[in-house]
Amino acid sequence: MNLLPALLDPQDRIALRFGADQSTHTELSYAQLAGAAGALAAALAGRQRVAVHATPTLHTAVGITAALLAGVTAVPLNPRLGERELGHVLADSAPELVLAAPGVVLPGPLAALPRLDIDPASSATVPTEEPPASAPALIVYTSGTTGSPKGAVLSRGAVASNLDALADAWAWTVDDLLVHALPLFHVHGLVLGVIGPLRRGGTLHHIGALDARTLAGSGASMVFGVPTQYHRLADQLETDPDAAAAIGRARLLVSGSAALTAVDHARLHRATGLAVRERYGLTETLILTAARAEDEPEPGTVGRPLRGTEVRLTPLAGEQADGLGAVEVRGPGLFDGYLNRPDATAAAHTPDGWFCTGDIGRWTASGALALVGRSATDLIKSGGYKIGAGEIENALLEHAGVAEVAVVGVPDDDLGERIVAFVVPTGTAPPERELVDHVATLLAPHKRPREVRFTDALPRNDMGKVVKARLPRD
Ligand code: MCA
Ligand code: AMP
Repeated sequence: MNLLPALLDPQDRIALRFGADQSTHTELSYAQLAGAAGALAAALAGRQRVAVHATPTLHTAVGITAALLAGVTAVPLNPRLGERELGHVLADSAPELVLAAPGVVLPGPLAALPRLDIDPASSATVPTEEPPASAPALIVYTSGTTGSPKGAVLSRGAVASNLDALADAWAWTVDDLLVHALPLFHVHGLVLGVIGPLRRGGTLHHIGALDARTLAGSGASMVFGVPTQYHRLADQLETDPDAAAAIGRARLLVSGSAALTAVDHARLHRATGLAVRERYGLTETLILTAARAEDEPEPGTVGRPLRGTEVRLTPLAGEQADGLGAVEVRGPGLFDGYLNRPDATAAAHTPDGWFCTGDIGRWTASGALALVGRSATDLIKSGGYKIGAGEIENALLEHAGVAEVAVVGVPDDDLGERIVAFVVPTGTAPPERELVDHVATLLAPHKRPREVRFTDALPRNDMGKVVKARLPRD
């Protein structure tokens, strides 16, 4: 199996373009990308696993491409990880070296690793031997309800088959210009957003932020984004009909990572004339369902299962609720397991081998999946990032001013959910900013509580367990 066939006989077509401004953006043709990634792949030969300091830049795309060519497993790292998370991820994944853009100052534990600079201007031939489809391509870290993030091991075969199934759903071809502004250390921005267009031989333009004017000027045929980005885009388009008309010339606007509200669907449709397609997946499963290009999307649904993917709904224990069930899946896009965590891998599967997504859904009459909630209240989706409440609670409990804490996601028009921490202080309440900054030191900035509410006691049941459902969610 060849993961990136367009690099074997590279053409002068643009593969990668980064930057919002036409006068300063950087780009590489397929021939140039093959040269740069080929040179770095040669330097990586014989290695097992490398970390990639995954800034939203051309360098990251070249570094990941090189690792894929070399058959070395890449661990993309959020460049803003806090010290606790970074320490955990490096200890868990044990990369032999780190790939980074020249001149970038790396945080302590990363700086301690041997480093290879990514040089997009270098040139060498692409290695022709490829590892088998079963070889791991990426380890992507994702939060659970408790404990530290887990590394999902994704094989080359899973990535390739999932991208091909998406190409089938969206008629995604070499002619597509994909535009997005997603981070490059998650499945959405990296697998779909970088490896996706490269596998098709098409073009990626990463514009840094999903700004209406920049997007309008990009000539995008496809746009990927999280609901928070589309929500902010809708705000801009309501006062910018020219940009809205230009964006309306795209073939597909695709939203994922969290639910797009019916209100934002309608606003974007009104402004651009396009109906946004939603697709649904997880880091562990890649994409499972998608609204297809040829179908009229039903807002409130995430489309039908991708070709080759099986999705079943298992009735919820003790409930007779009209067709609702736990979403369980099987298929070629699934991960191999959590790195070093056979216990967690086993716990995430049913005895008959289906992966439990933790989402709750129902089928609509047309065969699309509608997601109605999640089984774990301790998972928060904010801005499209999955955040475990337990991880933030543990960080806050390390602050001397915090006696007890419960972290929840509160509905938010912009972020979907925003993180709120209910804190019982040990004595006089510490300043809110101090607690927020404390979390940001240990964890990534998107895990900071947006708000801290001090309280005398947390609601508890007879067993003494905190009942989060009784905390105010307004
Ligand atoms: C946050 N900030 C704060 C606080 N909280 N500052 C002070 N006090 C606080 N309490 C900071 C943030 O760190 C940020 O800092 C700034 O405030 C603005 O916050 P926010 O608006 O959230 O950040 P943003 O930079 O505007 O980002 C919004 C975003 C982002 C672009 C939508 O959330 C994002 O990139 N989301 C994408 C998530 C994603 O890719 N998920 C995929 C995983 P500063 O300004 O310094 O940055 S899911 C997946 O892969 C599956 C397979 C799937 O289905 O796709
Ligand atoms: P992550 O583990 O960060 O990859 O996030 C996966 C979770 O994101 C899923 O379990 C869903 O809860 C959520 N998700 C992804 N896409 C969608 C969507 N289109 N609509 C609603 N939720 C989504």
